[in-house]
Amino acid sequence: MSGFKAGFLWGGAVAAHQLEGGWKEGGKGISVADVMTAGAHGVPREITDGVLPGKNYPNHEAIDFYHRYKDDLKLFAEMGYKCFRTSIAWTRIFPNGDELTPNEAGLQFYDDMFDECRKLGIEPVITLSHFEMPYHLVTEYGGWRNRKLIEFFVRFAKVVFTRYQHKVKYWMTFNEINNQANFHEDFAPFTNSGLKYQPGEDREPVMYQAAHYELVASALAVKAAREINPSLQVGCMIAMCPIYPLTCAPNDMMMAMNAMHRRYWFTDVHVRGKYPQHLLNYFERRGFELDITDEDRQALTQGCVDYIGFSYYMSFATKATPDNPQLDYDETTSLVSNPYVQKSDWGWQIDPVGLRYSLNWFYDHYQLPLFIVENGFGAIDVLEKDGTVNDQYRIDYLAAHIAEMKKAVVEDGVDLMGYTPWGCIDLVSAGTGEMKKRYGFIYVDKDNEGNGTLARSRKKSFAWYQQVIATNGSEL
Ligand code: P53
Repeated sequence: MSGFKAGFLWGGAVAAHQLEGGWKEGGKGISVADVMTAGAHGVPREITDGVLPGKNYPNHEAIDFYHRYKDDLKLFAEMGYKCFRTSIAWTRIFPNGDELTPNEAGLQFYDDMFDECRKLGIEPVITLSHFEMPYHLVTEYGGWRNRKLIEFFVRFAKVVFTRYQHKVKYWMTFNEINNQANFHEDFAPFTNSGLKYQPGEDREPVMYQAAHYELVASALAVKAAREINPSLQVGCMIAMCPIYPLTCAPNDMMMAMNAMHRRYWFTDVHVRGKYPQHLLNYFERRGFELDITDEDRQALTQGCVDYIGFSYYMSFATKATPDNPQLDYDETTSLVSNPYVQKSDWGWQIDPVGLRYSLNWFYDHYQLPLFIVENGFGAIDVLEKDGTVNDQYRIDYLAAHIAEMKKAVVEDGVDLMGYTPWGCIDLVSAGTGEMKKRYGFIYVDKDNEGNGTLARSRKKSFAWYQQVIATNGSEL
C-alpha cells in the first residue's frame, strides 16, 4: 500500500509559452513572454519594448511543441502519465486580448491537442494564465492595473470553459499569482500582471491593485465555470516557498509569520472569498487606498476555488532586524540563507521536508484538496554519446520529495489529488530564459543560443519515473 489514492493524478507540468514555440502560427498574438530575452543566473531577462531585431527571444521557438506535440504526448504516455498540466496561450485565443470574438485556429489547436491526450488516456490539467498574457494589454491598458482586464479575462475563460468542458475537467486560473509579492524586481510584476513601473513609482500598492483585479477575475471565472458545467473543478495556483525563522528568537518567529502573511494572503482570498484582516490593517497603516468595490467583495465570495494547486521547489528563511521594528517583509531584502540545506546551481534551497510542511500548512489552513502541480530540479545535464543523460541528481531530488509527500498523505492525512513534476520535457526556463536549466525526464537538443536539432531523448529519470507511476509511488 503506497497510500496514494486510486486515480491519483501522476503526470508532468509545462506552460504554453515555455514549450510551444509557433509564436506567430495560427494567428497567435504577441504575449509578454515574447518580449523577454534570454538571461542567466544573476543576469535578469530583458523586457524589451515590443519585439526588437537582433535580440534572442527564446520563447519564440521554444521546443516547438506546437508542431511536435503528438510525439511528445506519446512519450508522456509511455511514462504512464495519468494527467498532463499545460496552459492555454491566451494569445492563441484572443491575440490582442480585447477582441470580442475568439480566433478559431487557436481554439482548434487545443481541441486537437486535448483529443490526442484523451486518446492516450491522459487527463489535461489546464492553467488559464501562465506568464503569457497578451502584450497588447500591457501597451494599451497598463496590464492588470486596469480594471478592464477583468472583463477580457472572464471572456477568455468563458470561451475556453465552454469549448473544452467535455475534454478538460481540471482548471487553474492564475499561475503562481503570489510571485508578485516580490514587487521590487521587474520579473514577477511583468509575468504575473503585465506591470511596467514608472521610475520612482510606489510599486507596492500597484501590485495590490493588480492582484485584486486578478482575484476578482478568478472568482468570476470560477462562478462562470460552475454555470457552464458543474462538473468542472477550478483551483488556484500558489508558489509555495514556506518561510522559516532563521532562529527560535521570538521576533524571528514573528518575522516569519508576517512574511507568510504577506506572501500567502492570496490563498485566503481564493479559498475564503475575503481579505484577511491583517492585510486590511496593513493597507490602512500604509495608506494604500485601493479600488475594491462592494460588487467585487460579493464576486469574491461567489467564486471560491475547489482545490489548491501549488508549486514547490524550495523553502526560504528570514530574520528580524533592528532597522525593521514593524517586522515588515520585503522579499528582495528580508530573505537569508538557510545553513541547514543545500542549494541548486541557481541558488534554490533544496528542502524535501519543506514539501511535507507545506502540504500540512495548506491543509491545516484551508482543508481543501491539494494538488502539487510543480516540483523539480533545474540542473545542467550532460548528454552522453549513447544519447542518454545520467541524471541521478534529479532522481534523488524527486524521490526525496515524493517520500515526504507520502508522509504527508499517509501519516498526516492530507488530501492530495496528484503530482505533476515541472518541465517534464526540457523547456525554456521562465526565470532566466535559459535552455541549460533543465528539468525534464526527456532531453531536448537545444542550447541557450538556440542551436540544436530539437531531437528528444529519454534520460535515466524517464524509466525511474515510469516505475514510480507503475507502482503508484511504492518504488522510489
Ligand atoms: P525556472 C520563481 C520561484 C518559484 C517558481 O522556474 C517560479 C519562479 C519564477 O522563475 O516559477 C515556476 O524556469 C513557474 C514555471 C517555471 C518554474 O517555476 O525559473 O510556474 O513557469 O518555469 C521553474 O527555473
